[in-house]
Amino acid sequence: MRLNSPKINIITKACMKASRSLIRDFGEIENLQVSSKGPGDFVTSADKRTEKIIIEELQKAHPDYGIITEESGIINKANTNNRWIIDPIDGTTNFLNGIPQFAISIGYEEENEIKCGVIFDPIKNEMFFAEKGNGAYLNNSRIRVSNKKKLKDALLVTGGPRQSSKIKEEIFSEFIKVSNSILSPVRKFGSAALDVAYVACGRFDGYWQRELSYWDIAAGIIILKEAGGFIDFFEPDNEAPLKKNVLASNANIHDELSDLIIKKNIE
Ligand code: 2AM
Ligand code: CA
Repeated sequence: MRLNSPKINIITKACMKASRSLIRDFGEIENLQVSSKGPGDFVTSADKRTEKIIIEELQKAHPDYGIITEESGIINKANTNNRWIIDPIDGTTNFLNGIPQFAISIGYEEENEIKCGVIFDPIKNEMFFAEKGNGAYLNNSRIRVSNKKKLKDALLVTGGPRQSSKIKEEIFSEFIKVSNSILSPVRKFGSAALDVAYVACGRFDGYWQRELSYWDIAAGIIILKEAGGFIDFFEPDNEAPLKKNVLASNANIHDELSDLIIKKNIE
């Protein structure tokens, strides 16, 4: 690892510790899939176990920091200047089905700006990380977004909608519209954090998704920006500031992709 940052060191240590139990839990899934009970409850407890280990590790370093997490909500509410934003398992449905495409995602926010972040895929042993002003990395190597110039040639990824979404039809139409504008079929890999990380390292050229939560994307923001990509949070919901519509891509195709997704919806 080239980046020598105290914050990144704290986060990566927490990720490594939590991932040991996460990998063990993932190994159990196969057995549970064939049992009558199924892995549902087990996954919820794996999520909680992972989150507990991460919180303990982060609190050892900074007991006074605020924390926003998927499972436990907000901790140390009063501190809004220094906050960890945690998603213990992003890609829960993949995890539940024994599909090795999920990640731990942890961002660090200072005065409302994400300053550093880590997305760790414990199965492929891929650690994506970045700190403001110091570049983005995958394990020991610097990463950059792709150089694809035209949206038509781009490989894009998206996610959702959930069954409960009130705008399912709109999301499906948007998917069709984007699909009709590009040559390769749009991918759906099921982990928002890894989708953004893959844009940051040039595997995908762009990503968009509506109705995400802040913890799905917090670490990805800085990793993508430091890799030279652009990220937009469009049509914000002022009533629910932790809900996010996200569009992320390399710099070249960003305008074309934004025109397709954002402008249409504010007409
Ligand atoms: P999760 O696995 O932690 O639930 C799947 O499309 C990706 O989007 C996953 O990263 C999933 O996170 C995330 N996601 C979060 N909220 C979502 C929503 N309302 N609809 C669809 N996906 C959502
Ligand atoms: Ca998530």
